[in-house]
Amino acid sequence: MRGRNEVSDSQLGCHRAGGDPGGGSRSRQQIALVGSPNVGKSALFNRLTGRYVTVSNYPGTSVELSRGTGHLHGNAVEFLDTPGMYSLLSTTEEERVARRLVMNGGADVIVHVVDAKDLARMLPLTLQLLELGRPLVLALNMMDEAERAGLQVDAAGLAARLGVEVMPVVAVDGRGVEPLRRAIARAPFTSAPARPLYGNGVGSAIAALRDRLAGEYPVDPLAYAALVLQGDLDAEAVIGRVERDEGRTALALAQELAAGFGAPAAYRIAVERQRAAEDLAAGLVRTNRDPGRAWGDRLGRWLARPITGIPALLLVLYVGLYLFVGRFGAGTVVDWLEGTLFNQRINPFLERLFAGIPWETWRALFVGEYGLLTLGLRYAVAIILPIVGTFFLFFSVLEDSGYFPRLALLVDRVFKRLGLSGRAVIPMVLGFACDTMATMVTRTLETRRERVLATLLLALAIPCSAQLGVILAVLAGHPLAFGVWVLAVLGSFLLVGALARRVLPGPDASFHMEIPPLRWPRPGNVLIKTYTRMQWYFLEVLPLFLLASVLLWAGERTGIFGLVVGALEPVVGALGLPPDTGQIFLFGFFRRDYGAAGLFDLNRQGLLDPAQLAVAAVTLTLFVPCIAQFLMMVKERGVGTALGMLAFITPFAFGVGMVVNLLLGWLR
Ligand SMILES: Nc1nc2c(ncn2[C@@H]2O[C@H](COP(=O)(O)OP(=O)(O)OP(=O)(O)O)[C@@H](O)[C@H]2O)c(=O)[nH]1
Ligand SMILES: [Mg+2]
Repeated sequence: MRGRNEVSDSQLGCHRAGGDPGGGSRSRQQIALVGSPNVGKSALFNRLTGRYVTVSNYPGTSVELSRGTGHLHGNAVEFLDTPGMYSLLSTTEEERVARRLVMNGGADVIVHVVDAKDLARMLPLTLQLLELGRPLVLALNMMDEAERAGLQVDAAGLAARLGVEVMPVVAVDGRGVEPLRRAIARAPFTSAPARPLYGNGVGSAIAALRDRLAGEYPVDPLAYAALVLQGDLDAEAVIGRVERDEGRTALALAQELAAGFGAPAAYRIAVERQRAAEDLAAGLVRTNRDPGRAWGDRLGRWLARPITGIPALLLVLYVGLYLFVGRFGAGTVVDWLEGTLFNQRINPFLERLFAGIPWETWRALFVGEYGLLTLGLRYAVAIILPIVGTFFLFFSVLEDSGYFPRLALLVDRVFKRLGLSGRAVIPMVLGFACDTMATMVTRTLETRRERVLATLLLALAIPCSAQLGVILAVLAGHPLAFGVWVLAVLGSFLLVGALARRVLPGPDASFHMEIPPLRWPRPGNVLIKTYTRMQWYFLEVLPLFLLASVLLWAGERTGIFGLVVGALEPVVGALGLPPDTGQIFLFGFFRRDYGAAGLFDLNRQGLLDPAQLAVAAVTLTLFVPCIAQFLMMVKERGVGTALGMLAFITPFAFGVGMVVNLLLGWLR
């Protein structure tokens, strides 16, 4: 998935540790694409580099830096796609990535990507970027939508006021990208960023502080002066370090100036910036006509309102998950791949091929009950791949339509009771695709408390696409068992969320999320996104599945496997399950979906009745995250927190399984 000689940091969670957000050693020019979330930075990056990083219609798609090579006047340069940020005074972890990059002077040219439909709201960040004194180009993106909305922007007029080039573009179809490329190449020579003018004493305070800063800064000290006045601790630390002995007097002056504002300085400066931005845009944006209430607006509101939104959600789940992923992916496609391809053709062929090996033990490594090829490869290719493939396709369509932010509004009230904000909907729904990726995306949440809560709930009660698809397929013919599974998993989610909210200290999160317009999913983007995700998933899954097969084979040959399954017998017995099911829990330790695929197999052999299916599905969904997810939990939350979560989840999952078993026993 990591294309050619470049590195992508976030496709679906493919992660590149220790990115170099600062200067680092570099031979090529670095061009940073920065801007608010969801304005099309990644779409533009893809155009400029010919690479693919994920593009989706909600804020917070990119959470890490991505690098790619592009050309300016025939010279190779490095483009950097950054996570969105509203301001240099960043709040969330992923926002700091872009800030660090530009503040450390890590960009030779900064391209500020803005949504042309919403210029006045975007320009305050342009003003902050002007303060850096670096070569800057303003990319007015989404010009197609602006035109459709009847907006006209005087790019030349804006360029004259800002002192930098302003280039209209449409990232998704490439219009204006070549002129933008030329403007970027010219920027180091032509860009003369204006010094923003702020009124009511703000501009003079920033200037006074800047004049006191005498040390060497990676960018114009004006930017540091403005940030430290707003109470930014990182900027304070840099000033303290760079100014050495003078640092203390500079910071004392900053405090004095900030106190002089009468109101919190961060607020005063933000207000003046907004005012300056509005002055800048004044007279440059014209509306030709009233676009009226578009159908998209109306539909968007219906999706977010409980009375219409809940039936719509159920419809989406029914059509997308049940019919498309469960019935078509996990049913029709799996049946064909397994039945026709593997059982009738590939497996008999492999058995013939390996029949020549005289040693049964070694033959079994490849083609036995736990054979690398007959089990590992079959699970990965014939069961998991079609399920995640159909799931990713369905999911990409939803992502590109802009449905998720509406879902966030819809469930915000419920999420509040779990100590989460509607913002956490994005990582939660991403969890249904892949919990590992979703755990990384919890970075977009504002407080540590919310990040911990979301990580826990992901590990406990959000089945990943493969697991979900298999479970849907297994439970498809048993509506009662399906109902029990939904109730038990949802109940655990709500119960643990509500309890954890009480146990974890800290204030509840507030919710503010921009709601992008509904858009028609672009088939090209949907397909390439599905393809890259499947490729990524498959490359991650196949080696693990093969390894699991080898371990199971070795375990079986040495008798250890039997011992462990035997040891699990009391637990499995307490769940009311036959001893053979011990093996699916063992599978589940390797990967969520491996366990689910094991359940799929057992079910086909008719070994479980509906009540047992429900118990097994509930326990398997709740218990242990897969290895990759656990490693991501360690990375994002620390080893102590991750182990603590595991220590809670494992007994809890089996406990819930036992309760479900008891309840179903009484009902029988
Ligand atoms: N109509 C139209 N849509 C666009 C344009 N550029 C991007 N989009 C859409 O805008 C949405 C966001 O695009 P991304 O490239 O993911 O935006 P981003 O700025 O990288 O977003 P974050 O990573 O969340 O900060 C997607 O649905 C794109 O298809 C454009 O020029 N015109
Ligand atoms: Mg992006």
